[in-house]
Amino acid sequence: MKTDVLIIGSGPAGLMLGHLLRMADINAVVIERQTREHVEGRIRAGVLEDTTTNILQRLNIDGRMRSEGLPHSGVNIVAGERLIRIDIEKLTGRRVTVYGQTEITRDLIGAAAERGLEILWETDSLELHDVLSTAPYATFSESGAARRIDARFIVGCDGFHGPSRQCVPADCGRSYELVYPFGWLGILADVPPCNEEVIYANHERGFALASMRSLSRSRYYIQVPIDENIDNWPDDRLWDELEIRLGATIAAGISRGPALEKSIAPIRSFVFEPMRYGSLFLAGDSAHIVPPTGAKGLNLAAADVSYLSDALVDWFEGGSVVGLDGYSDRALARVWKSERFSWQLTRLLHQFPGNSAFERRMQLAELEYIASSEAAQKSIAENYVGLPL
Ligand code: FAS
Ligand code: PHB
Repeated sequence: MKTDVLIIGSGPAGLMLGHLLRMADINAVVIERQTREHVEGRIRAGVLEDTTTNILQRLNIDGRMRSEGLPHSGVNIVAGERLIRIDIEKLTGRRVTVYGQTEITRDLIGAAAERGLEILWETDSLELHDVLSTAPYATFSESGAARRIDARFIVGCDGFHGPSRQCVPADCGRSYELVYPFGWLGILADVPPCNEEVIYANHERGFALASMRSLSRSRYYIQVPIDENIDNWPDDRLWDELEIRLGATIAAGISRGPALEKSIAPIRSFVFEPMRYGSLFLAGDSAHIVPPTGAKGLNLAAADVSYLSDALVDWFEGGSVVGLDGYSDRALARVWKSERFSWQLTRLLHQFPGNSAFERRMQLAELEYIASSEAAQKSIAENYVGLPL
């Protein structure tokens, strides 16, 4: 089989890229190791910058997002009983949209056939070959049969644990990583959210987050030790802890319910450079991971594929290599700024084991400064809504 662009992974990065290329009449095939049901069932991000919503609009796959998504003009930080509301719309003229990554993935997969975007599910034993040449190819198995796909370019959208990044020899790539000494225990429940906007909490017992997927489905998170066992957190204990960390005023608005999903996610900052190796490109979590505190993971993946699809279209339509040659630097420039914002917010809102009393006072003083300074709020707002492409 031969195509123009072979995409590894049908997460948001791979699917958005596939659609953007097909919309420009460039042939593309996506191969995915999981089943469609598994990919459509994953619970991940929920806050979208207009970087991401604009791509869905360009693809004309924004119908459900427009009707079911929740536009937010503000975001909140609570410390004890003090609630700091940052009016992102007043400070930047832009808003964010709350619409689950699960729904985006379902919308993109649902529209693939009509767009002529082929997705091969449950593939296995993937190997990439000749990625430094102008004729790279992949071998893999599908339903037990050996397969080969030849392409002009291969794009690794296969996430942090995928094989694509491993294809870059150690002496040609460099990783930067910070693993945080805690994880996020998340719960999804069919209960109305405790607030109409997202609330981040700084509490001496640890971070907490109140978010939602709709007006009847809520998503909450608390910081837990990195080696925490989820069996130690029956639903009631989790609701009790959320009420403590979010404070009495917010807690009064919390509706409890059984967990639809409950899981612990590790937290890390990670960047791999460069995001290109010959005819192999990396996009999304295959090249970078941010702590979810800044809600940047999915949105960075969208920015990457926005840059890369423009560059690939320029090459296939006119043979220009300018975009392709500049892709890695351009994407990494935005990645590092988002890494900084996510790292800064994570340090401000989480309790680090071994934090001194002085460091705790620094957090409280920074929250005091944010509460009293429009400049500080504007800095958070412009990063939260998304830096310009
Ligand atoms: P993805 O990881 O989404 O997709 C990669 C795809 O490649 C997967 O479908 C995988 O099965 C496939 N793949 C891997 N190896 C393969 C192989 N050998 N062959 C074929 N396919 C292969 N961000 C937020 O902003 N807020 C959140 O709350 C949040 N929660 C998260 C929770 C978790 C557990 C994780 C892991 C991430 C979370 N994120 C969150 C970040 C998340 O949104 C990612 O940034 C986003 O999924 C990145 O999209 P992709 O780059 O497409 O990678
Ligand atoms: C979510 O809704 O899942 C969510 C919201 C904000 C974050 C991270 C996750 O920063």
